[in-house]
Amino acid sequence: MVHFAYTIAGSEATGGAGFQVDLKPFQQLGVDGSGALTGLVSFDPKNNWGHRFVPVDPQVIRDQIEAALNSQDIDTVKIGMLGHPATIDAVADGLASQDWKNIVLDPVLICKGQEPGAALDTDTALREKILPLATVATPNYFEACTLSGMDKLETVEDLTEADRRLSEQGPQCVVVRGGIDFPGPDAIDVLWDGEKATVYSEPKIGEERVSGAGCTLAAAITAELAKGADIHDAVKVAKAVVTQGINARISAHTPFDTVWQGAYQG
Ligand code: PXL
Repeated sequence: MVHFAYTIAGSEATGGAGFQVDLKPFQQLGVDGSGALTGLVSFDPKNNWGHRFVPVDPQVIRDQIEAALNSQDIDTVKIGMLGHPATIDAVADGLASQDWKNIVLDPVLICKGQEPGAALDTDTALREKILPLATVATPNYFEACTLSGMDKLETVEDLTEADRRLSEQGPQCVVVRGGIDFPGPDAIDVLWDGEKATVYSEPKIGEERVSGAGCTLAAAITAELAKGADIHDAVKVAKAVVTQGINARISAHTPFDTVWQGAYQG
């Protein structure tokens, strides 16, 4: 039986993040997939690759979700960039239209180029309307600080505390990704499963950010959960997909290299 996973995410036109990334770990891990587009990001090469962002009409988001959820039985979804309060309402309604086994939220907060006021509205709407519905959240360092109210994360205990604070806002499982911003030689992710913390650590590969790492981690967790994996095994596989993908990263004319999802060998 082929399992199916769904993504609700933005398009990133260079292919380094978002929807274009999400479907690749799905396929790589043997899961079929589809998704709804929430907005279109087209970096501007004439302006230091700044964000240009156009939200998709909320009714069109509702239509996409309706089409997909009626086309087959889907119980596992990943949520990426939402980008606008009206988008969040449409996605919250789509989520409420059926039961889910797994709602994996990558709580993408700001998109450069947005009005700070609009971004604040978006953060609040995400916190109030989507975070409580999520079963798993995968914030990066910045998102974990913002959503937990912590200034900085310097130890594994800090990562665990941020996990717990986010878990109190809805998702039973939280994976805070320390990434490049976390001090020290290792890229550390800490999973909180509602009862205990599990640490996933690999040596950092270089000191530069790699585009698509967060999307890849969340999408790979989603794919494994869609197949019925336990969250601990799902995070372990996802961490391997990201680590191998960063090792084999693809360079581009954009400021950051991108993860190569095709590198994963199991
Ligand atoms: O990596 C966060 C992210 C997610 N989704 C889209 C993006 C970005 C970052 O640029 O453009 C569509």
